[in-house]
Amino acid sequence: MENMENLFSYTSVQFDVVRHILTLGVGAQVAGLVYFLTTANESSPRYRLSSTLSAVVMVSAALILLNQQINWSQAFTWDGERWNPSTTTFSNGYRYVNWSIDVPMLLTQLLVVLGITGRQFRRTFIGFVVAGLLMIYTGYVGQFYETTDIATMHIWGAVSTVFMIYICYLVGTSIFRAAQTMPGDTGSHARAIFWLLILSWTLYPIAYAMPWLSPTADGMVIRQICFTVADITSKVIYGVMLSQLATKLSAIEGYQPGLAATTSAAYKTIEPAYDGETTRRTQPAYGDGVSR
Ligand code: RET
Repeated sequence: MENMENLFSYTSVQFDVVRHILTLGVGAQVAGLVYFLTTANESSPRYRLSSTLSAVVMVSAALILLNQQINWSQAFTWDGERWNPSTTTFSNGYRYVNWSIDVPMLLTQLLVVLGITGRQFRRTFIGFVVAGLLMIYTGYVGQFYETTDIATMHIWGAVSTVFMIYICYLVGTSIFRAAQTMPGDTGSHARAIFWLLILSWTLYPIAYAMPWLSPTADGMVIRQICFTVADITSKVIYGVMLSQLATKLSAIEGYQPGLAATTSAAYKTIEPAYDGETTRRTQPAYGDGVSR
């Protein structure tokens, strides 16, 4: 009974919005999985780990979100007018534990695509993992207090926020430093990924704070919407932007499948690394001219 969702009755619309949005979350992760598996080969082997890690995140996120959807559906019973708390309790805690996997993966794939290696990779990677886990577990402890002791929830939340700010600082310095020397429009593509990460990650503490911001049934619905929008943007859209950046860089480095992919319509709409004409004139066709 630790989470505030269990304290309210819901109208049929409120209840349905939550189960629908959680189902949307599952669908988006499964769709992302198909995307990452099918486009992995468009990036050269040095960047491909990014697609693999995105695929790992998709599987882990789809499973937890399916669990949340089932948990929500079982936690309330319909009395003909409203959905009332049942004997099963709903918990957001599964999410936090699941982030132990996803947060390190998402941050590592950034380093892979930025081409950060050696000592700098190790140092930043360790910072990401340690600060990431501390951010998650302090928040995990804090959310246990949301129905009993808001002040304690705030203290743990504040500690967690310090770690989030440190991670954002590490992400920012990694991206902005690398962007200075990245070719063509790939630097601005990388900077756009930074802003997406900041915006999408900010939704998580907002969801955490809902028992303080709006301790109502509507507040709980808004919390689940925040979580789902954050899940889709911080995992699926972030992963797509990173894998497209990896494909652009692969094309610029002369990797044939990358060159072929960046001439497709999908890349034309997002400032292609090469326009189709240049590519056609100077590069052999897809799958051609590799080693003969
Ligand atoms: C918590 C607690 C309150 C304060 C802050 C938090 C931040 C959570 C974040 C989670 C990101 C999760 C991701 C998951 C991907 O699968 C823990 C809610 C700052 C930023 C990206």
